Amino acid sequence: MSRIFGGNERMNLRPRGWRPYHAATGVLAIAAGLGASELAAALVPGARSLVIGVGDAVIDLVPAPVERAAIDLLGTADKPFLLANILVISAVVGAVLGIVAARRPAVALAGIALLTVLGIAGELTDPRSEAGGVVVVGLVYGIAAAAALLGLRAILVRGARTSAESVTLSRADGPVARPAPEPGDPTTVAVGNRRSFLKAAVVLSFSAGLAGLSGQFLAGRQRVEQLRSLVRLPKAARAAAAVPAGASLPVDGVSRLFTPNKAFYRIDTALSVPNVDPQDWQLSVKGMVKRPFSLSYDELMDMPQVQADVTLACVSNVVGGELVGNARWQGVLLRDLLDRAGVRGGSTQLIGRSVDGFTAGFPVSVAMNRENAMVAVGMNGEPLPLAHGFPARLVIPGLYGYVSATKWLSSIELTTWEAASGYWIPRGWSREAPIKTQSRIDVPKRGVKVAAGTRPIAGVAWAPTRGIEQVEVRVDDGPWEQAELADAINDECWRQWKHGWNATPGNHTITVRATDGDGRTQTAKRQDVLPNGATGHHTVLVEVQAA
Ligand SMILES: Nc1nc2c(c(=O)[nH]1)N[C@H]1C(S)=C(S)[C@@H](COP(=O)(O)O)O[C@H]1N2
Ligand SMILES: [Mo]
Repeated sequence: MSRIFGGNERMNLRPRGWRPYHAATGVLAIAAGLGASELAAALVPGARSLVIGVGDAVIDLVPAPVERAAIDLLGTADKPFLLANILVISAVVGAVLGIVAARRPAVALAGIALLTVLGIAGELTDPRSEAGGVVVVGLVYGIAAAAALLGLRAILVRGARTSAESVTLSRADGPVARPAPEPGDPTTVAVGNRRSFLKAAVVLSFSAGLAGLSGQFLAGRQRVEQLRSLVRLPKAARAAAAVPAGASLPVDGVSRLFTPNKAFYRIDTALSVPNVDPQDWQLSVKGMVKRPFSLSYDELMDMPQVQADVTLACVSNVVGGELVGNARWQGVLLRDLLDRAGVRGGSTQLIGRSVDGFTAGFPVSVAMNRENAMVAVGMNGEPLPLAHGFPARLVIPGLYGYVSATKWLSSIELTTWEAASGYWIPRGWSREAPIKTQSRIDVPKRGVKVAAGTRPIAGVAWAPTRGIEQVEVRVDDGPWEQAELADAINDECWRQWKHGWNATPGNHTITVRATDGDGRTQTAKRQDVLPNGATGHHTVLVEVQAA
């Protein structure tokens, strides 16, 4: 017996420092409560972060001279300092509660309840919070903290029991150096259970941290969404030209002339859409310029704005694909910003950089001369949606997005082609990438069954900034027939087209091709999207059934 239990016995009987374990239990319990409550605060309407709420309450309670002294001493670091203090104090209180919980769990739970009540009370002093939400968040805090405390404590107590049992057993077999703890004494920790405890502690801190960070992230998102909802786009100094009534064809299923923001394709390298607070945001114009400068969001909004209807396309759009959309953009002409900065001779490339590090570069000549090249703040009458670059992005008619349309724009840098290249260039994509002429069949959809008779074929064609001059349709191996074009909005937008088709029973292949404003017709030659955009004709296979 002593052989079997020998090892354990020595370890169990050496007075293990149990206190740190119980203290850790309390700290982790408070962390669990805070993590869970931060997440709840972001999800529950009318609720706010307990930490922030308590911090605000403290600021309110602190006598004015003390507050002023703190601001003098700490400057803008006063708030982080206060928050750090709240966290440190929480940790200390947690440690004490954990130690108390070892022998008197009820007292510790009462302590957590008290903290919960204090948190709720602090939060309620804030006129921005609503009682219901605050109580829910408080309860989430209290319950998570209590559950974590009891759960971790149970592991420790189980440890104490095992160690006491093994001590009893080994004592029967030989001399014992020290008095064994009472069975179930919650103040000792056995080796095996120390491992389970550490495992649980790691899992718990990870979850609490994740919940807390997600809560913070979501709260940041909500804050930016809210600030965005408060933005009023200024009246444009130059409004978009009226859209001709004949620009929209009455054909079911054809792409809408203006792609609604919610349906607009989204392409970027951002794992999660950046939350850019327009109040902290700055746009700098720098590099090879005579007068570099920065603008706040308000300053940008105060500059004369224009509206323009422009079709944006992704280089990764396959023939017939959906990575293209048309919107009414509003913003400040790039030329106005560049004139103010004074572009120095020799600068050949403009690089737009995003807050997330993405970059895209295009010729300075395009930046200066292309009509409607702009820093956009509005999309289809709204402030840019977060996913589309709020608070500001570049929109350059006629260039694929990856070389031009930087979202969450933070700087415009004048440089040369030799000195810098945009994000996608070292990854095999062309340095310069004008949008290729493309046409797409929207109606009928691929693979659908169509009843024989006169059926519409319709879709969109685009060639920014050359415009669409002609669209032709071919059924099977028949002749190219001229489609009817809707009125053009301008040369930077896509254009709807339609064609009446006498559909006869059987399988048919419909093909489309467009000719741009320079008189060049789309090539039938298929080319992959890499390195500068797909070519080839869009075809749709349709099954026509006898009517
Ligand atoms: N910051 C940032 N901007 C970006 C990108 C990106 O990955 N990050 N992708 C570009 C590409 S490839 C395209 S096609 C357009 C797409 O814009 P949208 O998502 O508003 O349609 O954004 C461009 N701007
Ligand atoms: Mo793209």
